[in-house]
Amino acid sequence: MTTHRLFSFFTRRLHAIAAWAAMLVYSLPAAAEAPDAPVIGAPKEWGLSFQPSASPVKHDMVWFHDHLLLPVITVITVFVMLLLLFVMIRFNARANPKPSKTTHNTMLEVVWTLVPVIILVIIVVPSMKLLYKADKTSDAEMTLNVKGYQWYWGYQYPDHGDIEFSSYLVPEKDLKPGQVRLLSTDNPVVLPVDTNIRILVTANDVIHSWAMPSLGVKMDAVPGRTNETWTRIEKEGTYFGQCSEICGINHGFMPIEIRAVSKEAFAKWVVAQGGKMPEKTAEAEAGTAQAAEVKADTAETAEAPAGEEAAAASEDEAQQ
Ligand SMILES: [Cu+2]
Repeated sequence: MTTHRLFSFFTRRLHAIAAWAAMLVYSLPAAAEAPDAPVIGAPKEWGLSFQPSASPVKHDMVWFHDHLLLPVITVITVFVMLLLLFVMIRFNARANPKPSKTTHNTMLEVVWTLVPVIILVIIVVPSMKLLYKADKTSDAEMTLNVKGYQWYWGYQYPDHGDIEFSSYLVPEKDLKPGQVRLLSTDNPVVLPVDTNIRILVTANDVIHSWAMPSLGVKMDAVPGRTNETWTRIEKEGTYFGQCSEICGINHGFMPIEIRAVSKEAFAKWVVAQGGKMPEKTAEAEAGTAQAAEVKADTAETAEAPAGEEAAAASEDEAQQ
């Protein structure tokens, strides 16, 4: 009787036991090691300004900051400071015992309203251009799904046989030589260079944010919502980022590590993970042919114009 009961206890729970076993197998670390790559995108001691930039969007962000925002704010700050000093010295009670009773100056009021408006209009044009550029890529060559959990990241490669893994922080005591404290992960995200990568970001529990400074990517991971962004990594190397939306007690311990490798090394890694490279469909082939045509067109037009047009043409080329 007891044996029978025991037997039926297990058979009735067989599906649960199978599910547990499957969970155990799938939660094991990925079998193949991620390829090694030199560290490029990482913070350094006493570092100033941005981390090295390695994507088209990040190049524009650096330009926007270094050549527009920084000069504008410097001029404004210096001007306001000089104005304050002038007022303090020239119009204090001792130097100016009989103050003027002037209350309005139409010319001055028009100027101090219009000048800030003009400054904002100058800033808004490249700002909107950059926002739209960072928003999405029209010709994604692959997709990476990112999901935030308390407190780690889950990754999935839908175009490569649904490779799936979780990425946890390497605890300080387990750090191997070359790994970075609080930034290295057990399963880095491996991505190919010179590829337009669509990144779809969501979360499982609370709001996180998937941020990668060197690539100019920071996208909120919101439960029940999929946010899209993209990148194109230009240099092979290791890049680090962190969760950038406070998400609970271990918010500071769910870093992001990307290994950007050559397309060949990426294909090898995909196979080693048990995935497969997408087969080239006729449609995709046509797409590349079209892209090649566009590229030839932009190469022709890029010959003559100077300045912004040429820059735009080379930008387009870089995106292809
Ligand atoms: Cu988080």
